[in-house]
Amino acid sequence: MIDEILKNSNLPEILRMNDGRECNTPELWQERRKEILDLFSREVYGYMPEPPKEISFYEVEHFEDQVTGLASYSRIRVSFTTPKGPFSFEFDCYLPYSEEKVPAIVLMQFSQNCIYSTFDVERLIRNGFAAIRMMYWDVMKDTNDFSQGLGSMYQVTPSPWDDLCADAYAANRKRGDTEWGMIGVWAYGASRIMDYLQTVDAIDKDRIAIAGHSRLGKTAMWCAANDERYTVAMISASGNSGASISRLKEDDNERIAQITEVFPFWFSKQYPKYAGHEQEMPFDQHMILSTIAPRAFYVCSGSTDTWAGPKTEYLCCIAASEPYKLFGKKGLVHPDRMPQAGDAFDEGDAGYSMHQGGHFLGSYEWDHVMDFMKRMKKE
Ligand code: GTR
Repeated sequence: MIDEILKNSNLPEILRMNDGRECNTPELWQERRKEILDLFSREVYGYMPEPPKEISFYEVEHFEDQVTGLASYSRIRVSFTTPKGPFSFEFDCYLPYSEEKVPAIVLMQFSQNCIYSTFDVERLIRNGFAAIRMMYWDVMKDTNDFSQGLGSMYQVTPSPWDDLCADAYAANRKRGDTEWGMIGVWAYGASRIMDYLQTVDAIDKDRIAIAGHSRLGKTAMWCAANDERYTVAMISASGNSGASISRLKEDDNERIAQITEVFPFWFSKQYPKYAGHEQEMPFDQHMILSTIAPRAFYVCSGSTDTWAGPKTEYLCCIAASEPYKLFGKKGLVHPDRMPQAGDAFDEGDAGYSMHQGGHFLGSYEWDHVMDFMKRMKKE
């Protein structure tokens, strides 16, 4: 059943190089990954700048004996060079006390006590996970204004208007045609947290996940696609322009026309041209999800989250599983049917779960992703 649906979906091929060759080895996959990343940089999310030349970390606060005595807490300030001078932001880092190295999950978060994107530090710590939280607004505020936050530090297309107009008015002129949108800016911030985690001895470098819900689920996917140091992407309810097939959207699912009308600043300026032209696009979202392979993605849906399109998220995971076979891996292992509330398919090298209910990230997701990552531990 599933094969049939995908066969009739007119999806662009993942394992076909731009020059027509079949991509059939792990070496070629590295090249193909770059082709796909380039395509999505130009057409969907905009190009990200190179990593910074210099970066430093400062512990703003440190407390022992937190989370019922099971963990330490640090507030870290990361500072790095940009073309327009230094930029810094702060994030939270809870480290469980442990004799062994611990896996870590970095959650990009909306606010301290967000009800639809939960961050249960104690749950993570009790399971032996380091819990790291980045507030996305600390990197860049979610408004159509590229004169603030990290995005304003990389203006590569100068405009004569910049000095003459109010920032808000100049904002759209500042961004070049294929420059990054905010999804790229937030993802770049998450990679700077990864720079920090590389310096923390207690963390198991083979098991670090980037996580996010909704727009930050899209961001988690884009971040892991680009930053191979993240070995897992926990992608919750990412919906349109996240881990879901745009071509297969049904009536009540969000479309490219809708998202680019309200949030054009999340994307490359090229992206709105695909609104209403999904069937002719030279790409679809399974391709960018697949660039995480052979590392792991774990996509989470809600059974009634129709705006995000849970079926299109599930099919995206299956279609994105192709490159795993080049590595003797399985990708998503799933039954030959559509998912139901309460499903969690996580015995493969990638995972998918569907909770009962709508647009939220809760303990169902955290527990499944932690179990999945526990099984990744090398014997
Ligand atoms: C919606 C947007 C979705 C999703 C969501 C969110 O309005 O259209 O694609 O990203 O916002 O991030 O909360």
